[in-house]
Amino acid sequence: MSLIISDILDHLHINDTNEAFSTSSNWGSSPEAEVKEIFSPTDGKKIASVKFATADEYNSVVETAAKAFKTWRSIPAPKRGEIVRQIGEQLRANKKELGTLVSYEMGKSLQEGYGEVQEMIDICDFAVGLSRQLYGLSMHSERPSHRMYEQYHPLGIVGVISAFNFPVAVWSWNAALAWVCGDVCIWKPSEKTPLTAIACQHIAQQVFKANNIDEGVSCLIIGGREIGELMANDTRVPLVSATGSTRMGKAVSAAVGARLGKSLLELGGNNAIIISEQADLDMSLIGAVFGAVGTAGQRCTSTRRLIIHESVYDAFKQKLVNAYKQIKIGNPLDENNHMGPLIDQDAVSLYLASIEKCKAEGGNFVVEGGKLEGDAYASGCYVKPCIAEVENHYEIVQHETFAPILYLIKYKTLEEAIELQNSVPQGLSSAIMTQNLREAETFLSAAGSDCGIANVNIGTSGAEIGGAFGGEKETGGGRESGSDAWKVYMRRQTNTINYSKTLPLAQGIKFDL
Ligand code: UN1
Repeated sequence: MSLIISDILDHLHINDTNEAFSTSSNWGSSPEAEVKEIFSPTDGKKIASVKFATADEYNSVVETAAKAFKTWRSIPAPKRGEIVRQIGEQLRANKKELGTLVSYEMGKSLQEGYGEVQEMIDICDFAVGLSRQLYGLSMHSERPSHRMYEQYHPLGIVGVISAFNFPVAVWSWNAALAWVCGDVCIWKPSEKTPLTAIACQHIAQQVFKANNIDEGVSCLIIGGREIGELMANDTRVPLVSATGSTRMGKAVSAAVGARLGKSLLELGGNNAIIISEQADLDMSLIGAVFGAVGTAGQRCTSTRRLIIHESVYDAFKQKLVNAYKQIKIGNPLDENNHMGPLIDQDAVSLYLASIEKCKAEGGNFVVEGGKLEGDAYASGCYVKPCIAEVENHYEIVQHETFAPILYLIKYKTLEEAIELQNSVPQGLSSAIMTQNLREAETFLSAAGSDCGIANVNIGTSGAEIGGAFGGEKETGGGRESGSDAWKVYMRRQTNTINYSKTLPLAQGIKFDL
């Protein structure tokens, strides 16, 4: 095991990673469980071996969670918030170690690893406040001496399926809200990043234990697609929140829908920035380059397309080419590097295949891509960020390739730019760079961007947790984290109370006995 990992695990008091599931600070697994070895894309070294949970283990986790729900749901929401506050405090105390582990296990830059833990801290803070604000409306009844109002109750077990690219933050968006709402969570992290999940479960568990909360409010289950399928088909899990590819989301949605369960989907993006003739080009450059190469292009909010006005196209292209020459690629733990590796060698193959496909369709690469070779890149997961001039309708441009490939597209009028921006199957994030109020407001209007997120003079990635996060079309329609996203984790109940001495019927219906 690498030195970095053993230090961090020691710090987090984790002495066993060789387990398949956890409902408490005790870990378990059956002897026949399949063992998977996990390697860091950073240096190719083995990080840990983890066991995949069996279907029986999945069942026992669900049973423990269901039991815990019966107690947890009756603890007052502000008291549940207090426990989430303590989890936030523990994350603050362990930000450096957890951020480093995220960076090492997943390959994002150390700054972004810390940023991801900061998102967790922020959502905990948000959830604490929310725990005193789970408001329902009250209405005036049409009948005398009647009171009508609505209240929100917890749903039960929330299944969280998360992706490798934000291995911990997306879980916390779900878990922190679900917990204050009175739900319990079963988390199936990406099988590519189990160690960060184990670390988070460990941190959360210590807090639950210190507060004498029954085991099962926070559960972790390590496994592959089979576990996700069990969850999606399980009527004991009223809500499944899934982050990942559109393909995975369609399967989850179909299974959950078939049993009339709820799903919250946060799937693929194909995000564009429109660079207007009235853009501040220096600002645009930072937004575009961070959006395209940050997290090595593996955010669902990564910038994949730049739609550039013809009058500034050549100048901006030149700026991009120059900027790409400055990008340092290498070990993400070295803060001098801007970009780390892709998650694994399969991702490298997909990146290379996308480049070939783009070339075959007529794409003109102004910054060439390719796999990086040499000792510093021995894991085989490092690639060069690249830029291609394309047409929006190319098949490859319509796809989300989870890699640092940036497409340039030229436009003449704002209407055309918006049309291009919207002409993809996905609808997560979008942005316009302009100093012109009319352009900005048109982009944000009903006739503008069709995405869940639309920014002005900010890139497509790096959303704050306070807003509702998610997107339309093939992005799945779900909303997580801020605003009123909490409502998805609760069921609404309308209550009408008659405090009169008669029983009048609504709609003036007479029914005398
Ligand atoms: C994701 O890539 O799944 O807006 C989430 C952002 C981050 C979250 C991305 N706050 O880029």
